[in-house]
Amino acid sequence: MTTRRHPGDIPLVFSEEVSEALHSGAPVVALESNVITHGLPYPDNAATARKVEAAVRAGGAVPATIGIENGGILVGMTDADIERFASTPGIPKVSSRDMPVVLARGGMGATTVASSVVAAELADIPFFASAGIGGVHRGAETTMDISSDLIQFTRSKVAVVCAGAKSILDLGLTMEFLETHCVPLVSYRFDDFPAFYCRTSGIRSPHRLDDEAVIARAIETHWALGNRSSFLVATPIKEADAIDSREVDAAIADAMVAAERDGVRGNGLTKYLMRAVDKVTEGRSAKANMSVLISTAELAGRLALAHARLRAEGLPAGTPAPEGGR
Ligand code: PSU
Ligand code: MN
Repeated sequence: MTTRRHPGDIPLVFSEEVSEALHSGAPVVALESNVITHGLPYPDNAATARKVEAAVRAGGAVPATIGIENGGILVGMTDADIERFASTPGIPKVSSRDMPVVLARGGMGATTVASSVVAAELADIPFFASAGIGGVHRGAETTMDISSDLIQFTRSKVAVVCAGAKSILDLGLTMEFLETHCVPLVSYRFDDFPAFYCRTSGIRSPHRLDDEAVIARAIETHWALGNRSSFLVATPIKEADAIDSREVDAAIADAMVAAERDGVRGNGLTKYLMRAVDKVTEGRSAKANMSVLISTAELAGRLALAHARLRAEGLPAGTPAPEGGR
């Protein structure tokens, strides 16, 4: 482990491998840890975290699983770190606004998409992968429940690869939010915005791109235009692992009623709804979950590789020369 002091005095604790990769300009993909601590029971969660890291490697990049411990941000977990995060009970879910408190207080924290993206940007890691992002919740017009993930996307220069979002959310409103806040969204080799367990949300994606090098160029161009926000790339679940949307919708409708009855709201709602859907869809949702965790991580690895090549090569062909004029 090597520790480096950030100018803002946030200790970033890099794993040896991630530190070396970043120094040499090799592609790195950041990963969240909330999915480890709150997604699955031990030891399945540890096995899954390792498989997700392997998928990033298969794509051609180095995985950097993010977590909080002892007042510092882990950037890249060793096998022992993964084991500790997976097996320690009661690690709190830490989103962006919780970060300063947990960092100042000490102890462990499991990072969500939002807080992992904060960490990735601090560590100069331009890519992050998550199977499912948070979004605008159904009924948000009265509850105002909008995931901090979306707000963070408006503030952090990180490319986020995902399989869309679960339809426990209002996916139409989620896409409206992203459009309003100028966060680019591209579906990879697919026309629609995917819905995690299901291939499609029924909503067309604003853009489709089929070529990894073009996606890498679009991401760089977004930042070159002066934007300081994220860039979303969505890839749908494999056809064979997808779950029928009618089945998922019915499970969600029931879960929403149960959540209301049980008075579940705030940052516990996402996990509550996910668990309820998992229960109804039984083994297939676990299989679907694994499938999107792997496919998003693998694509993120490939895109990070294409992006690292682009940065190494400098201006791509077709970019006007600075002094050229017309
Ligand atoms: N959606 C999923 N799987 C997840 C989450 C969301 O399909 O694991 C987790 C992620 O960590 C995400 C967080 O960042 O929930 C969002 O929570 P909230 O809606 O409370 O912002
Ligand atoms: Mn919320």
